[in-house]
Amino acid sequence: MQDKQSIAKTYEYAKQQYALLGINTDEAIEKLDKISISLHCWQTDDVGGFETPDAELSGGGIQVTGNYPGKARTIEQLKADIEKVISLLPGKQRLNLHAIYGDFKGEKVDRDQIEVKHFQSWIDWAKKQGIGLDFNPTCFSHPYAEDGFTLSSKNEKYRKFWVEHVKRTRKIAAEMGKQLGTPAVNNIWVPDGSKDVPVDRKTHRELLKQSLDEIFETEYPKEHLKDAMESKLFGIGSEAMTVGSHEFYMGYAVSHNKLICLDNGHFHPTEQVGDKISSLLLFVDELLLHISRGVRWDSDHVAIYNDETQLIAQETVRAKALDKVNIALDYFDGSLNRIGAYVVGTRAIQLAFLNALLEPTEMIKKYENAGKNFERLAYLELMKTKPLGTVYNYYCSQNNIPVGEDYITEIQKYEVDVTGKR
Ligand code: RNT
Ligand code: ZN
Repeated sequence: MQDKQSIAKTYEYAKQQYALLGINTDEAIEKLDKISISLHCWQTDDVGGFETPDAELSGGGIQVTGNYPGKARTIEQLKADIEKVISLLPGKQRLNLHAIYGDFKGEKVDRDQIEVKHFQSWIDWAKKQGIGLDFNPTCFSHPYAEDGFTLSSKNEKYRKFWVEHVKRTRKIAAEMGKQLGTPAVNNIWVPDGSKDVPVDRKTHRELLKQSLDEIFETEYPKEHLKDAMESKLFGIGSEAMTVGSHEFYMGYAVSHNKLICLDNGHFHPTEQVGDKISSLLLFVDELLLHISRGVRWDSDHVAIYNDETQLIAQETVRAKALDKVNIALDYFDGSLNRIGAYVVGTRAIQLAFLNALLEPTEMIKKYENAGKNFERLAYLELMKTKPLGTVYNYYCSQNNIPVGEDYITEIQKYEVDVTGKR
């Protein structure tokens, strides 16, 4: 257990180190505190949801591996887990729900039948927690998605079914935003694609466009709802073509001013999501980030503090776009303590943003503008060994949140008392 006093003392030293570079650490902490990260509910239960008691993820080109004990099996367990996660994080986060996580009370409610009432208890809970909600249609784990196509299906019955589903998610999300006083981001991701080389990509893309046009016929106030759409390069079983490619959604979002969702597990391995931010924000008002970690075939390992997340945070801060970039997590790993997966991932992203906020960007920019590339490189390297962790620890300590290793003990305790008993 680290005591408050010694944390504050080491912070004073760190503060001086950054002050030498013209950086005010107190201000950086203040800015960090305003950043909300949307916690994806689906890490608690391996993307199962609550449509049936033992629902499991199927299809969609996504997969969870591992069966570490303790996954959430009921809404109550999920809520308790998220409350635990929130208690281990400084700042205010949000919760990101998928449509399959409704409070269906044992009733069979198909996706084209979901209503606000199935999410009212979530809204009430969020209000109590003082947090915002975000939302997602679930266009997988369903018989009508089994052939690999949903909103772009050539089967009109299926396509209409999914259009109705997504329309309803927008209505529900808008109500969440209205009741909670903070707009809900509703993110459309469909798995549609083909394992082997298709000859008719065009019709599927026309159908996806038509479906989106139908979905967006109803308008909702911006203060209640933000519509986002997420592309993907490929999924498991859709290796040859995904209908909703980056070009597709970029075109659609730019021409309709929708949010583009960038999932950093959804691009070529050397392509950087951080690099896309300053370009896309010239053409759309806002972005949504799905922060993840791609590892070989998988796009959904737990996010960590690595080059990718650092660049994403740096480019957001350098572009002065913190109010235009909605930050969400998206990964699912069943091989480790799931509460731990959230806290590791969220703290990593907070660290990445704190690191960006502590960068003497204006000073380095001067060197860059003068063609002094050695100085730019040297400063960027030097920043890597500045006492970032000390500033973060102080931020946790000030918020009475477990500092450093102490959060590990807390999670181990919760495992003994709660998740381990499930
Ligand atoms: C899948 C997308 C999508 C999902 C969630 C569960 O590749 O990243 O965002 O992970 O909808
Ligand atoms: Zn995603």
